Amino acid sequence: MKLIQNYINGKFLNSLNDEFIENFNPATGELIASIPRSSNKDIQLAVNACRSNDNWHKISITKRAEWLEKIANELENRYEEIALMESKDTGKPISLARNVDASRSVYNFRFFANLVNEIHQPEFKMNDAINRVLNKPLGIAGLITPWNLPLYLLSWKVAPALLMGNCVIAKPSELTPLTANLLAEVIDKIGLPKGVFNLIHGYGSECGQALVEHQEIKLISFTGGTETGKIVAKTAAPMFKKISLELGGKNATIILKDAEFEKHIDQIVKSAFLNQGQVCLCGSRILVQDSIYEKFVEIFRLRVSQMKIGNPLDEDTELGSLISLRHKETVMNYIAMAIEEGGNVIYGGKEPILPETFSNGAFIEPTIITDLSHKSKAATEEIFGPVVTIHPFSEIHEAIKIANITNYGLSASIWTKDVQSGENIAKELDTGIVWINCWLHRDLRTPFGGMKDSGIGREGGLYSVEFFSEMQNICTFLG
Ligand code: TXE
Repeated sequence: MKLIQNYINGKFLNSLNDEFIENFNPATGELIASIPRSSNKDIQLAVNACRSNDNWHKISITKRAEWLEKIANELENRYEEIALMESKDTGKPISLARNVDASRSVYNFRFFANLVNEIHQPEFKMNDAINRVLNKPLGIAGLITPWNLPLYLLSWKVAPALLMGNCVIAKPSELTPLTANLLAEVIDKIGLPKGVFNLIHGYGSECGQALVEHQEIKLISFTGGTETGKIVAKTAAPMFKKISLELGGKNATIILKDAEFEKHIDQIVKSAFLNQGQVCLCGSRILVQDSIYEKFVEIFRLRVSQMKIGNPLDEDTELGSLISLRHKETVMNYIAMAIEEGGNVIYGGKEPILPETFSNGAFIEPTIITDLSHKSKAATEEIFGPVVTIHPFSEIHEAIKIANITNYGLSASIWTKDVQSGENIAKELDTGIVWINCWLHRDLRTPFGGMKDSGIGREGGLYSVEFFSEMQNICTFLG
């Protein structure tokens, strides 16, 4: 079992009250680590550490980008270790942990290191004056991340926050602390100046809340559930903090009658079940034009039935464990609710039969539900598990209406041979991101974020530069 500590002012420390939280591998139930149960006192210590560093914001952005590159290189050296840790901590398949989590974590640092070449100071000339716009650091950035893509999402925030000259206090999910700790080890090893990066472990309602409440922390970037997002927004608003909230989704996958869905079936299945459906972008509602409905359901079901579920460390496993037994229960309750609401489970819906080692794991078969009203709770609330509902529609305007019916507005995908028609439909959808004939095809320069209950703000490329800094216009009179 690994004993994990906070990382404050360049030192690994227990929480001040010396309390701990146990951390389990959800696939096996094995105790893998203990983390500090930190409180507002530890947050204060981290704030003091940030305050004591008076140099980070003064060094050039190019120098800070060099530090990001060093972090990327060192993370790359520990690539396989990251993948293994992430798989054990979350229960996700090792291939996914490698190709998505480890790869993107390294790339996030490298991407923001290279972005320095794209950051230019705008100037606005007048007849008698010149305006120069600066991006000043805010001071301390509070970064709160969830358990589904632990280091991937943490690095997405840490890299731009540091690039723009802020000091960081990061609070990862208490369910998945391992790779955040690895990042602290990397940062310690390369010798990043003390106090620039601080990591606090603990419960969200305790140290997470204390982080948001702290007056001196001027910016909060949060990824997590919509209900928690509301608490964060309510706490931060009276202090006029800059906030970015990446929350849940109930994303529609729209399949038009001319779609080459047999060609794309692997992508469509992936969009429904990647990471056991625990990605905020997962297409958990599939809307299919009625003339191809039967055929689509048959082919989709067949491909899903071939998915290999089980030992997350097997190279060919496609579906691993959910994050916890508690979350498994929530998802199973949603499946029961869908049946009560008139749904027909045409595949899955149960716990799979697995070898003894995984008998206490949080596994659920990939589950397909049809015949459910698109207005039902199971079809409109975020389940965040391996459950997809399929609904027929006849005219395009109906598909748009169904897609927009939920409170969420994160993403959607549209599958059609007629790209122009796909783009026209995309404009009618109330979501931050729309993919046409692809899914999770990410260019990190683009704005990422949701509408409605999926959050506020956009991060990515120059949008992150803007969010992680405060703009100042300096107007110099030349007359
Ligand atoms: O999220 P939480 P959970 C959704 C998904 C999932 C639900 C709950 O629907 O079922 O969220 O997951 C910290 N002040 N997503 O319980 O609780 C917490 O410790 C400050 C979507 O994990 O929102 C953790 O670090 N922080 C999402 C982080 O917030 C608080 C991915 C997220 O935890 C806090 C994961 C508080 N009062 C879940 N309370 C996505 N969009 O990717 C908790 N935290």
